[in-house]
Amino acid sequence: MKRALITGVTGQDGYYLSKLLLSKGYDVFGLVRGQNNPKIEFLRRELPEVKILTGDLMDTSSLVRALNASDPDEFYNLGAISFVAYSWENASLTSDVTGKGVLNALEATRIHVGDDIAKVRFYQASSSEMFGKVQHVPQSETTLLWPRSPYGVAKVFGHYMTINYRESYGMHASSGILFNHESPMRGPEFVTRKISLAVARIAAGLQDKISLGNIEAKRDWGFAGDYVDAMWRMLQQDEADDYVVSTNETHSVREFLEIAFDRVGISDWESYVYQDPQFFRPAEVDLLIGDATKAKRQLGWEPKVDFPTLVTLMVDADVERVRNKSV
Ligand code: NAP
Ligand code: G4F
Repeated sequence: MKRALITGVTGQDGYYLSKLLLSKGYDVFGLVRGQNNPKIEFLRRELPEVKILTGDLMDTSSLVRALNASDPDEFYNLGAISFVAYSWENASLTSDVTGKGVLNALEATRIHVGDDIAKVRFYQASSSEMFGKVQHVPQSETTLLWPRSPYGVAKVFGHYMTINYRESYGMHASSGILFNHESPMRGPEFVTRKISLAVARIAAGLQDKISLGNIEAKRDWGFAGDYVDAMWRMLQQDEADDYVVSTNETHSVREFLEIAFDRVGISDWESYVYQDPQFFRPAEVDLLIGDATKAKRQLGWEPKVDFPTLVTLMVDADVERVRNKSV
């Protein structure tokens, strides 16, 4: 039985990755931070097979202890402060967790494995946010990075540190440059879930408008359940490498709104949407569209869920939750 350690197990991707690895027969360990994290209850209920360890990306010794306790074959570093808007208000903290936390995870792994450098395979959750003010369309593994937020800058640090540990110490350390991926498990602070939840509440007569920022921004949106499979595939390769994971399509927030409202039978959606300056960003990433040719060629990975299906499944899930009063 293979063993895996996941940081960020209480997040969206931690949920789908845990499910995937459990379905493959892995022994899964999840790192949870804080002395009384409210998400532990959800984790225990939904994924009771996951063994919970405590620790924090800012505390290297806690990571070493988690590695010693789990003795994993694969270490997935998904933990981060991941909300871009928040990163301007908390730039130093974001740099510590999302940037230096990667170094801490790599260093803890190096301490744990000692001379047996091939003992643990490492995955870093890099991001298309690193492309920022895009220097090429579409973006691939070789596109120049130009981050536009403290979050993006921190991710660039973690990305290059992962490559550096691979090149310096021969670690099997791979970096997945994942474009936006969503699901009904997405946090409500992100635009897709904010919309799906609002649409469900508006349809139920519980809310009368939604306030948003820049609805012309374009993203390459995929389904999180598809994307965790790409993470796993990266760690099954003989050689570690970096891969873009994307759908190779781009859509605006406006298009997301149209399909989401249409799903609940509302066609005059613009009368429910208000622009609020507080949701505009100091520097915007206007357009993201990936080129996942390498992932397709080398990993045999392709997305299965297309954009309209993704929007529909998110809206349907929130309609159901509103009906059951579970949100
Ligand atoms: P998410 O839902 O925001 O989850 C983030 C996870 O990080 C949570 O489990 C959180 O724990 C944990 N965390 C935060 N601070 C930590 C700390 N100091 N020490 C340890 N863990 C900490 O994010 P996600 O969407 O699942 O994304 C997973 C990873 O992929 C993140 O690194 C994100 O930046 C990256 N990424 C995401 C996307 C995307 O579109 N989803 C795209 C590219 C890259 P709590 O629950 O306790 O807060
Ligand atoms: O949903 P978002 O907050 O996601 P963003 O900034 O693209 O970041 C996500 O994807 C990254 C991968 O590229 C990840 F690395 C990162 O961790 C995160 O998962 O915003 C998407 C777009 C932006 O252009 C934003 O300005 O939607 C626009 N937007 C417009 N109104 C809004 C809103 N975003 C949010 N969160 N809230 C709004 O009201």
